[in-house]
Amino acid sequence: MDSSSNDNNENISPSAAADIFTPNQEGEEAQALPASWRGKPSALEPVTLYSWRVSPPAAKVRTLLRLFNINFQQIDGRMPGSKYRKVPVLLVGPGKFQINDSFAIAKALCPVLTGREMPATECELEKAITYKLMVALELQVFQSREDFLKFSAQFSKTATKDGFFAKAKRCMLITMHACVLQRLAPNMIAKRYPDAKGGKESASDVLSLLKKFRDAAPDRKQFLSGGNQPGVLDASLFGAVAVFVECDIPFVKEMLTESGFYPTWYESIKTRLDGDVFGDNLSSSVSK
Ligand SMILES: N[C@@H](CCC(=O)N[C@@H](CS)C(=O)NCC(=O)O)C(=O)O
Repeated sequence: MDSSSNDNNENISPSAAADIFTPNQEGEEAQALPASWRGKPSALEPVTLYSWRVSPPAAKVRTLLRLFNINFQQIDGRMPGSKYRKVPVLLVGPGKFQINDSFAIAKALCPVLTGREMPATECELEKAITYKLMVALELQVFQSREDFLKFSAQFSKTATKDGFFAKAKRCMLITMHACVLQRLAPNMIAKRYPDAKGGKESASDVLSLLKKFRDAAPDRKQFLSGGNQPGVLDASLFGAVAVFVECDIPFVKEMLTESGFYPTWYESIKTRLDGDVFGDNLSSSVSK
């Protein structure tokens, strides 16, 4: 995919944006956002996030936007009319550039949020979090009925305020979906993401890489990207694991504790999100 910059396109209309900005596929990088947005997070607004409450990749993007104080509207569900049928999908800027996939979103937003391109090492770690760690954790959770039930219980809640009947219908659909999912999903996931095979082992490989990266520079002891403020990798790691931690899946907490990301690092990010990991209290959430 062409990653050349869309200079001077910051004020174009959504229909013109569709002509010059082709939404990426999963695993592909997005086209670069206008170079004049670099270091200017407010240039991203208005921002719309299509997400599901307990989707780990959606949690990655939601955490990124919140840690960098970006105002955004959160819509529960897939983006209507989009060829890309997964969440998260992010629309940014007056031109409504559409970016798909949490890796592509983190990479494309990095220069705008931090003023610098994502360095190659961080890019590799971001990929490992997205296509290996997050998927490996899901795969492992599917293998234990107890863990899976805890995880799927969270699906019955939405980030938006549904009425009683909408809640009951959602609950029923999700229970049926969960039964089918636990049988079919592990093979499907393992085929689609070969790097995530082996569940626990793959997840702990990624956590070791992140630990090494953090420990290689003294100022990364607190936050992965260095300095006092959490960076893009902090948001991504937190989002990837938070859903599992909050669903109280024991092996995830154990792994994070072993690699030194729990409880201090985890809790410090959670505090920055006012303890609201799922974004339930965001005023801008909309049900489809
Ligand atoms: N690599 C993608 C994964 C996205 C993904 O698999 N999202 C799931 C929810 S967790 C989804 O939308 N699944 C719907 C489907 O596969 O139809 C990312 O990091 O954004």
